[in-house]
Amino acid sequence: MKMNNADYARLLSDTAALIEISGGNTFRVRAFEGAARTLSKLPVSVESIMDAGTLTSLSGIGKSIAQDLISIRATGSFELYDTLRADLPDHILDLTRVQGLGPKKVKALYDKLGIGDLDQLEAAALSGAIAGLPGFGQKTQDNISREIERLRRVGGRRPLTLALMIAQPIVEALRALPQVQRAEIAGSARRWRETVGDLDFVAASDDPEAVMAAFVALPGVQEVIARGPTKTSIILAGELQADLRVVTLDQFGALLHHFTGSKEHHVELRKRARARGLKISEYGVFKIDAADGDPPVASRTEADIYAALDLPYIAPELREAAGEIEAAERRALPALIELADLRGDLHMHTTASDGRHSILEMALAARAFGHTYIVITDHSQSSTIANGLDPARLRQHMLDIDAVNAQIDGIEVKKGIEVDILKDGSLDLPDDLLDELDFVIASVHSNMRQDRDTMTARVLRAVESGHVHAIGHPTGRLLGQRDPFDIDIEALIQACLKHRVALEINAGAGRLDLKDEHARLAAQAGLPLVINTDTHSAEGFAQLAFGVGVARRAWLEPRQVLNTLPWDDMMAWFAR
Ligand code: DGT
Ligand code: CA
Ligand code: CA
Ligand code: ZN
Repeated sequence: MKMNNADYARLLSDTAALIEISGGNTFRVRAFEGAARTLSKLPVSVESIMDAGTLTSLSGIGKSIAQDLISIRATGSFELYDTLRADLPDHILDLTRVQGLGPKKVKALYDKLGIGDLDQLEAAALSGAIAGLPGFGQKTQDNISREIERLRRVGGRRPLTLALMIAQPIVEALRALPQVQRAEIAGSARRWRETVGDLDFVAASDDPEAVMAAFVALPGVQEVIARGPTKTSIILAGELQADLRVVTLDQFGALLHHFTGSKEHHVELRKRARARGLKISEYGVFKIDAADGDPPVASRTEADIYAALDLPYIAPELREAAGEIEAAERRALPALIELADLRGDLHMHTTASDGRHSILEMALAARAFGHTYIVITDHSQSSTIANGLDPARLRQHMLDIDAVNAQIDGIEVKKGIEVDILKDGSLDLPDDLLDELDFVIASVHSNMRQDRDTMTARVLRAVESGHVHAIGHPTGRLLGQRDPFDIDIEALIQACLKHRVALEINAGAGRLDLKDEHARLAAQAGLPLVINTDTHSAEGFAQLAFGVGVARRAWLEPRQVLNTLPWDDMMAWFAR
């Protein structure tokens, strides 16, 4: 795994915390803290300093810590760290991430109460044991409870892509039950939010008991946390919670609407309802003075709910209190893009670089998926880990693509590259070779920790080069794994507009990059987008749906996405 300065710094500061928790020498604690600070502020990569053999010239880095750093590079760890970890509970460092708990307090909790992880901390706070510890008190205990709840909320979110993979088979199992008339995924997953806190399902049935019984018997259920005739909550493998609500079919629209959210959308809708003498609940829209048992004004379908509020249907992806109700009121909602609008995929890899399938296999799978064109965009030479193409291999690759085109009908296979944007913003292959290709995607794959100005200037240089059609995964984030790099998106959008370069919505399950807000910014500025999978295998084309989810959350219509167009029409936009 590739490590950056922050990773090294984190290991050193964790070591400082572990020494302190285990009651070690304060001098050593300060030494590791100081070294961590030095590394986190270092303007160049610590590995380049290692290569130069001048680690000990850095302030706070003596011979011993220099040795530790070298060991980290080689093995990902070092002896002292490993020893400390072995002596303490595995998750004790999680405690230091609770705001207000420094290593000193964690040490007291561990020594006095044997608390070694968040669960034990939570239990101790609930039992009141923490308030009684010297130096803690009631207020600290309450803060700890609140902090744990917050950590659980933020830390527990899963990438949408993973959540949907789990949710799909569940909703299908529910639909397959003879007692179930309708079943849907609701909640944030139905809105295609990029991360999901828990899964929500709704079903219509006259026999809710049978549905609940089937739900708790699903494969992968670890725990049933609440079970009733209308609501059941389970914990699935991987600690993911799933809630199921069941009502009768005539109430299904109201229930689906309620549990799709968002809360913020509902708050605005409820205001609108009140202004019309109405109220909304999970059972429907009612007259404001309705008594128990009075029939609803609307409840059967979601469209009925909106109609009762004098609004057209609002798609789940738009229900974020981001202007959708005003737009609906003005009858100005976007005609959202759909998966079927896309005609091709402009970013994919083959065995020529780090993909798993050949050009022909990719073309056949893309054709079966329904595409009329694809661009083969393998990596360029600097991406050595990905077996990137140098000019000679790229030339051969272009011939190979020609050969595949001669071999199959029904899809056009275009020649492209995903060329690295090097550290200084130059492109990783000669200009004249890039200009021979049909489509050039330029992406950042290295030196992602550059500061905002440097990174922005770097990517802008690629945009301005005149040899690039689109910027791939423009912020470099990996969902739940790597933060986006620091780049001035608005400056990027303006430069792309000027030089006729598109920004990509990378639909790859781990990326979703651009994200919804940024894609919306781009489109509002008049910049079209492209939606690509960046798939590394023939099975990956279906991931395009995730990119469409992002695009819909960005309010995009088909006309704002270039690869909804036939190839020649699409290329006309790039004409410069
Ligand atoms: P998540 O799970 O954090 O990704 O986000 P959601 O939106 O799925 O939220 P969740 O699971 O807490 O609740 C599902 C939906 O149920 C939510 O979008 C709106 C509705 N809902 C939940 N709690 C409340 C509430 O206290 N008031 C209102 N009006 N609606 C709620
Ligand atoms: Ca949820
Ligand atoms: Ca929920
Ligand atoms: Zn890439």
